[in-house]
Amino acid sequence: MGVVSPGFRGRARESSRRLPPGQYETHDFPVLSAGPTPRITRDEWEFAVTTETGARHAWNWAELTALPSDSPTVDLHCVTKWSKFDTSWQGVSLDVLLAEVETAADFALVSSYGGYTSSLPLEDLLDGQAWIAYGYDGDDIPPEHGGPARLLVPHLYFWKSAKWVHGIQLLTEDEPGFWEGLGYHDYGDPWREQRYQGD
Ligand SMILES: Nc1nc2c(c(=O)[nH]1)N[C@H]1C(S)=C(S)[C@@H](COP(=O)(O)O)O[C@H]1N2
Ligand SMILES: [Mo]
Repeated sequence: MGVVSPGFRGRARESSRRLPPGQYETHDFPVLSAGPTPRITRDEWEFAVTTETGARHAWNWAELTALPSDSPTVDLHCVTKWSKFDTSWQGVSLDVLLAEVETAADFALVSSYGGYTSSLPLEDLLDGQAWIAYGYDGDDIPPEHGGPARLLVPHLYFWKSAKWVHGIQLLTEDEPGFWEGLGYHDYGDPWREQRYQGD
């Protein structure tokens, strides 16, 4: 028997293997924003990491984009149940940005232009799991999807991936972000379906 290309059944199996519990696949790219889209020019854009001792490390647009970048292709999982496969981004790994930051913190509070925040353990930003992304699908990130730059941390529900990212505060104690403070799960692992506190 020759090689058979995967037909509908094969694709359906492949999709269910990549789909966390309770999710469905979409080919659209929905926009989920808790407020209006802030308009930030690249000239005024800045990203800063502040440590638990108050030390501040900041990058402007030229400095960020001069750093070595990755081009990850990842699946996205939103807590409202859509998942989007194979999204391609360009961005700087948090491993690169945090390499020069001395910290004993365990937690991170990510903040955006416009006031949105999200929280996660610092270790989830490391080891090739998270980027400050400034490109999407071979182009700039459209403003509604978080341009000029957003956090991309695809192994957690997509609310963690703060659009219009402006800074990260490193903390010794967990401080809930916007959705975490409204009853969503502190960690938010889509594969364990951690949607709400107590899940
Ligand atoms: N600044 C900011 N970042 C945000 C949000 C937001 O409202 N404001 N929404 C979050 C949620 S709930 C999701 S699902 C994703 C949506 O990203 P998208 O609009 O590019 O699909 O962004 C996350 N990051
Ligand atoms: Mo979301």
